[in-house]
Amino acid sequence: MFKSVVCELLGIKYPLIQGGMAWISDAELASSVSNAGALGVIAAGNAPGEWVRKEIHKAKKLTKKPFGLNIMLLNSNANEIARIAVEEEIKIVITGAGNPGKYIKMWKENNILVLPVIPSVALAIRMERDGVDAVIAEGGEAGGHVGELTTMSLVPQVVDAIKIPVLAAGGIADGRGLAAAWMLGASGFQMGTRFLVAYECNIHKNYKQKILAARDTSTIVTGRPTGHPVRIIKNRLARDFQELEKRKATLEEYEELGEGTLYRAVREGDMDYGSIMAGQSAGLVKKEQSCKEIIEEIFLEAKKIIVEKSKLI
Ligand code: TUI
Repeated sequence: MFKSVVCELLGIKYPLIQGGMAWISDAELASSVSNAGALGVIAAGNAPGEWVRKEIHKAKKLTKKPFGLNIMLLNSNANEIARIAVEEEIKIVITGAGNPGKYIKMWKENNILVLPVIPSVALAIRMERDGVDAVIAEGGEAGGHVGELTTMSLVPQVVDAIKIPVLAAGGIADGRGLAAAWMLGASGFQMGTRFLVAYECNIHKNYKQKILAARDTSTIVTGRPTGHPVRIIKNRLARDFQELEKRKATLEEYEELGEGTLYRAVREGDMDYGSIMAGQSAGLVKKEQSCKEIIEEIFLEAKKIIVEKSKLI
């Protein structure tokens, strides 16, 4: 039912991309998702180039299916990672947290499919003009670095504005979200938060517990005054960020407080002063499963909903 142009474009069975989550989306998670028929993605985040190369090599051993590389454009060595994508013969690049315009020509000359995450119609139109293959319209329900618009408002407006395929992201964690995004006109989906509790996701057990225990109101957007708002699970770090906002702190103070905090949560399991990035959909995530179980379950659930509802017409 969900076969779409995105399946053909990316060479996958299910039109679903696993969110590229910094320090989280490694070769094991990406290859597990790809082996299950969706698109697994390695996230470069702020990691050194050598780590990115190693994960690409590992993923090539772990899967023969397509997988992608997510490049976080706020990274000070984004230029190096952009070149690594070419040198390592990556087939699909996903970008986040910025405008990838200056790299598109190089990637397209090397036959790389380019899918930028975009938070607005204006950037979607620009990206289409620059020759990308599809866009991922991400609403502010998502975890990590977020835009202002919601998925519900953003996706149909982007669908109306451009001709290339649109994938929906932000707030999707089960079949209902998938079906809703499909109805908004999306030809595919990106999902991050639900994969945090996959067996194959190598994050600290404390991080997984936080996701499983999350409720609807468990996340908050921090760092708005810096121009780079980030959605995280509420904790002491989030409260300290709020304090900075109240007293109109300098950018340096935000940087100092935020330095290394994602790594602290993901690898060290520090749930007080670690940055526990997660989307609002964390409240929907109730059990640990394999990537295969997650993917098959959400597509089956989405199909059932659409079939059931269409019987009412
Ligand atoms: O990139 C993400 N999510 C992320 S990146 C990340 S790592 C990080 N760590 C600390 C501080 C900041 C980031 C954690 N989560 N999602 C994709 C996304 N991209 N959401 C929104 C955007 C976006 C925003 C502005 C894309 C383009 C954009 O363009 C602005 C411009 O330059 O036109």
